[in-house]
Amino acid sequence: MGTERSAVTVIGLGQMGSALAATLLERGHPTTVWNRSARKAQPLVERGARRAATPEEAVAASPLVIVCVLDHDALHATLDPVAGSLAGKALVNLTSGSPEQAQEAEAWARSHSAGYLDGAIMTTPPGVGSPEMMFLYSGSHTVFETHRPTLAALGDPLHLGAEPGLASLYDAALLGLMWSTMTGWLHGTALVGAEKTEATAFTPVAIRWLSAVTGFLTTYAAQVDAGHYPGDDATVDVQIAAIDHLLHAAAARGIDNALPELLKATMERTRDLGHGSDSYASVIEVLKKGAG
Ligand code: FVH
Repeated sequence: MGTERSAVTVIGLGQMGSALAATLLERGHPTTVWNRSARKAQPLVERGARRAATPEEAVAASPLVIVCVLDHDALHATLDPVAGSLAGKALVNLTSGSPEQAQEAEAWARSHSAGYLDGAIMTTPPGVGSPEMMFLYSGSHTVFETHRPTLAALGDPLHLGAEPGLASLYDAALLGLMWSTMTGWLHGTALVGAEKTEATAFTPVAIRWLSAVTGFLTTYAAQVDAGHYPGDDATVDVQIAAIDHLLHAAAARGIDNALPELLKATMERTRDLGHGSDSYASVIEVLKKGAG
């Protein structure tokens, strides 16, 4: 009584779409699946999914249609021919794309009388189903609130706002953060590795340092919002002097220095704008100016 799970359709059964469908099945949702290459549906059918013969049949099967395909071209290639059957459905698009593509998809869905929620999955397939993992959404509040219990089966659902491009914008920003963090970690790993320290020995120390760095972010976020960067912890001038030690240590060990050289150049541009005595948060003034 009262525990019946709502029906869901998953279109796109690549690595991520298959993980989404498998998780929904595990949580007891009647799940209909469709994929361009039909063979990818088989493992899910064996776990209880219903295989739709066509995208049209897949859309008709459930009030909530989740799409996770390669890109927006693939989304349109799949759904344009059956757009007429989307009326009254909630379309949740978990395909990666740009904010502009999300806005276009929302207008397209609206023109076919479908509710639209754009999404960004902040994990890899093994993380799907974990409440620790964030799924970012933007677009229709109604679709989000109506289907929140189903979306929560996939990961922690965060609605960022009604503007449909927001989830893609955050996705791009967070991936940039991930790549620069991972490359910084790998640079440090290569540096200590030159002195025979294994990555597995260095990494717990690096992780403790990252937790200190998150504290800096919290402090600097308030400075960025205020547009005021008091250099009362460490100044840009001090960071420029310190990064020379990294450049020297890495060069002496034959480690590629492209990343720290870029960071030093950005700090120097910040200093040249008059922020030498300000905190590192003032680097944002250079970033906001763009290349010109
Ligand atoms: N995998 C991950 O960790 C990331 C995590 C963050 C979000 N991404 C995005 O999810 C989308 C799908 O990624 P994926 O990892 O599932 O990718 P594949 O395993 O390569 O599967 C691609 C699916 O797209 C279908 N597809 C491709 N082109 C077309 C088309 N023209 N028409 C219809 N479907 C198409 C493909 O079908 P098939 O090749 O099996 O027939 C797969 O179902 C993606 O946006 C990531 O950025 C995943």
